[in-house]
Amino acid sequence: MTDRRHSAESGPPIARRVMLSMLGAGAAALAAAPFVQSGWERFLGAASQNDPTGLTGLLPNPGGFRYFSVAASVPRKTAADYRLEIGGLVERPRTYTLDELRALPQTRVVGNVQCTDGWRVPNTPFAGVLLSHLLDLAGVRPEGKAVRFTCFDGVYSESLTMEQARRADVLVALDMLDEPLTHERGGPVRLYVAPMYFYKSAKWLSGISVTDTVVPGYWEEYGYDVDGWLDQAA
Ligand SMILES: Nc1nc2c(c(=O)[nH]1)N[C@H]1C(S)=C(S)[C@@H](COP(=O)(O)O)O[C@H]1N2
Ligand SMILES: [Mo]
Repeated sequence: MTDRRHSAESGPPIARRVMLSMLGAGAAALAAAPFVQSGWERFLGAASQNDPTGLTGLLPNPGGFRYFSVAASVPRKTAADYRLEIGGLVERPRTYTLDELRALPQTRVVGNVQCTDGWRVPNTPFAGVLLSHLLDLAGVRPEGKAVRFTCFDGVYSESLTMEQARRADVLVALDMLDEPLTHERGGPVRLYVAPMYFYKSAKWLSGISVTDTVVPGYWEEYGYDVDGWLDQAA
C-alpha cells in the first residue's frame, strides 16, 4: 500500500490549507478545497479520511474508476471548440483540432491505472497519438529537456522529462476503454502515462510546452514525486 494519498492526512501543506480556508471563509471555502469529488466518490473519500489503512480505497465502485478534479467545475469541450497547443522550445509550434489529432497515427496501450489513494483498475486500454510523435512533428530544440502539460480546467498541470515523454507507452489519449474519452474521464483529450501513477495522466489536456527543466506539476507542489513510477510488482 502506498502512503501517497490525496486526502488531508497526506501531508501538512494540504491539511493546513484546507483547515485555514475553512476557518477563514466558512462554507464558501468548501468550494475551494484542493480537490473535488462527486456523489459516491465523495462518500468514499470521506470514509477513507477516517480510515488510515486506506482500505476503503479498495471498495468496489462503478467502473472501478474514481472521478478526480482539483477544479470545482470544468468547461466541456467538443470537436468544435477543442484545441491542443504545442509550443515552447520547438521549431514548429502549432495548434491541433480534435479531428487533426484523430487523423494522426493512433497507438493503443493497455496498462494499469493506479491512483495513490489505493484504487486500481488493471488492463485498461487507452488509444491516441504517441506523445513522441507529436514532439517529433514539432521539432524539439536541443535545449528542450522536459515537457510541461496544462489543462483547460485552468488549474492542473503535469510534467515529464524528455526521456520519459518519448517512451512508447506515453500517449496523448483520445480513447479509453475503446470509446472516445468522456468529459468525466478527462476528454476529449487526456494524457496517459502508463508506467506512472495516474496523477501523471493529466485530464482535459490543452497545452504541451517543451521546457529546459522539469516544472513540478499540481500535486508535485504538495510533495508528490515528480517521477511517479509505479512499482513494477504492483
Ligand atoms: N486536469 C486534471 N487531471 C488530473 C487530475 C485532476 O484533478 N485534474 N487528477 C489526477 C489524479 S490524482 C488521478 S488519480 C486521475 C483521475 O482520473 P479519473 O478522474 O479519470 O479517474 O487524474 C489525474 N489527472
Ligand atoms: Mo490520483
